[in-house]
Amino acid sequence: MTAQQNIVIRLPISDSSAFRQKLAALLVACFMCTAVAAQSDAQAPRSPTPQAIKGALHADTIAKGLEHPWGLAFLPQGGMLVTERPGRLRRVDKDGRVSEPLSGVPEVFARGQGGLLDVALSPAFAQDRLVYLSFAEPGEGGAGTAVARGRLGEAGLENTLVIWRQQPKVGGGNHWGSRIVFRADGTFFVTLGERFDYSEKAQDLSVTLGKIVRIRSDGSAPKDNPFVDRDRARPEIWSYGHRNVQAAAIHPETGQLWTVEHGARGGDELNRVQPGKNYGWPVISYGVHYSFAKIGEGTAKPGMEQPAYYWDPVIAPSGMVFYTGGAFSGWKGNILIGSLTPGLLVRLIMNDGKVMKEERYLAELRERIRDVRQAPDGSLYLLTDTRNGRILRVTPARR
Ligand SMILES: [Ca+2]
Repeated sequence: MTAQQNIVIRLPISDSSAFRQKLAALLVACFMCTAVAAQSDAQAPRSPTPQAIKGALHADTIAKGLEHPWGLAFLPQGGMLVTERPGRLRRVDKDGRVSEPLSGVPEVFARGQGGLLDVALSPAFAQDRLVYLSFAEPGEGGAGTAVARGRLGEAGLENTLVIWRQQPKVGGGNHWGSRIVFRADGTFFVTLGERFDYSEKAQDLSVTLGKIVRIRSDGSAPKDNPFVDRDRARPEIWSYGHRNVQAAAIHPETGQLWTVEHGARGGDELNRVQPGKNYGWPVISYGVHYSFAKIGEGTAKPGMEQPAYYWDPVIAPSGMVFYTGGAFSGWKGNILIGSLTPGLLVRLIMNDGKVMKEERYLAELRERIRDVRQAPDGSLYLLTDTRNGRILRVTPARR
């Protein structure tokens, strides 16, 4: 503004209209330059890394002895289903009694971060009793994330069928993503990883590494997905350029998909995921590689989306929910995220799609938090990620 004012003040001194025109053109060019520079320098808001609040929440152990529990789903008639990463699905009743492993679970690739991962109930569960599982599936070429569904009977899943497979299967045990989130229209999202050694594939629309996909209950692609009519693009792709998305939830009022993605060192991201958009990995990212090497081209690029918020240092996100209950006063509409490292419950107070404030809780547990779910009574259920993992019920501490 100072430069502009200076020029405006000096203009009357010159009589030359040609000079004025040149100057005006120069000014326009300057403003355009500034605008473009501002766009490519766009910085997402960074977490201030607040200190954890101690003693505000109370955690009760509901069940223990679960080996690396990964996903949890509440059953409408009470109790819940919980996955264990080595490949077991169990029923846990509301008093915490843990069943024997249920039958009908597909064979999983239980190596590295792979295994049996998320569990979600069909939105029509009361009628169809269908349970959806995401998992690392072994096969030709290595392994890949897949989704199976089966009908919940007394002893386990019946007529289990693999309905969707990430392609291609590749080697390695990392970055499977794999939260399952249903939309109100009965289709669902599966969040994926780029399988770690294949990060450039996150930009390749002919494969489903590093993508979020939207599929129907039978695994097929809905006709209104963004890349259905594009040659050499997979029709199930909803968004691309993702690294490893392990937290996802639908906003209860807007229906918007929100995710939290594992970034590199200093690059965990909260994203508001829009159909057809490119979220940048591995071309742009905050932070650096874990080797401290620079990532791609920087933090911003035209045509690539900025996160809504990012964490440096990272929180290593796991599950997330939009809180809709009444047990925690003032928490309605907040995003709650599990952190594996340093091991926390992260609370984001949101307004109009923006993070207004971050708070952190339960650092005193010193546990890796693998999932966060809201129980029917408004309490929060967390999974701890160890060989002797627990289900925790979290409520406000009595004062
Ligand atoms: Ca990104």
